[in-house]
Amino acid sequence: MNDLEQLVATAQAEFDASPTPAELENAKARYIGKSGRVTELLKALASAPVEVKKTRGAEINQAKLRIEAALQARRESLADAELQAQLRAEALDVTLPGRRRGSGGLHPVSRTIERIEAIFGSMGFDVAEGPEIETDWMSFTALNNPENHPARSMQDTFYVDLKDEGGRWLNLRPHTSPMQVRYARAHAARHAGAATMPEIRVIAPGRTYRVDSDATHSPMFHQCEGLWIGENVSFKDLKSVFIEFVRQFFETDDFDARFRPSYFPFTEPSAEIDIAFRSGPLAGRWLEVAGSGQVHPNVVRNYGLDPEKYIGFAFGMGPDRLAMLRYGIDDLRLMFDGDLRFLKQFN
Ligand code: 2NL
Repeated sequence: MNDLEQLVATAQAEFDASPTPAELENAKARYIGKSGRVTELLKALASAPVEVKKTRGAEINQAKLRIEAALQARRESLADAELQAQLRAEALDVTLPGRRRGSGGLHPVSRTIERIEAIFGSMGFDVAEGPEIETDWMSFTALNNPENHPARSMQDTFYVDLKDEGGRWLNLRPHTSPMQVRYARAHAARHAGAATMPEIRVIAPGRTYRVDSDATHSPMFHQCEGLWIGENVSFKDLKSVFIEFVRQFFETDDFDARFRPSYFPFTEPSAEIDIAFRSGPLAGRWLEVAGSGQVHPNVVRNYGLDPEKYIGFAFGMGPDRLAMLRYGIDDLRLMFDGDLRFLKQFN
């Protein structure tokens, strides 16, 4: 092997041993760069006789061409390897199943409220929803609570660090009654001065708040109140409406109901409504499902209506508890822990 063949062979070996394009270009510089070995050989010819220049020059150029070809081949194989690596890294398996977006579901309490709305809706009741932060007048005064009533205390009601126009602290509503007061006042105002007023028939579902937390009480809970006011609405209407509700809600006729005398500031007379299933897992136990009563004349007056002309009833129940009874849930706290293992069972 002559010196030029030797040179081509070492260049080729160095190129093939260069693992990256950058190292390959460094190797190239050592052979055919400005001061590379081939370039130096050509420079050295400058002082040689013409005959030598001709033959040796042609041989050196021949060697240079072979080195350039080896360089080009290595460049292409490095670029190809890089492309293959990139394709491998970015490979998509188009046969994999798509990632689905999980389908959400309704909370058992939401399902229960929707059920209550549908049943009362079928009996002509509107649904009213509104603010959870209320004024003292809406939460207490309008509902005939005396100024010194303990429900108004900070031991029972959550207050917000904001005052109303009258300088009284705003509260987190302890029941949804304020929404019924708002609804009744708007209804009365809309029909003020007219000869007749359509009846008020409304339910108010939503979040409510009380300072209370144990196995059976949550500081945030739900309430659904109902109100029916007209010129001739009596306690017998309350009984028939509520018993029909229970029939539809629990999908059974197989229960007894009783209206047990009670006291609320906003109704007179007042009654707790208890039911007892005659069959099934809860058979024979009296279950308190709602408070109720004939709306107190002072409250009717606060709707902006004449209590001598308008009368009616109201009731309040707890969708959280109704959901527990319907689904057989034994711990209220499960309702508000947000544990998907529990919640998924209802969807
Ligand atoms: C209970 C008690 C009750 C009412 C709520 C009511 C609302 C207005 C006027 C008069 Cl706007 N009354 N609501 C009446 C009686 C009882 O609920 O223990 N609920 C779980």
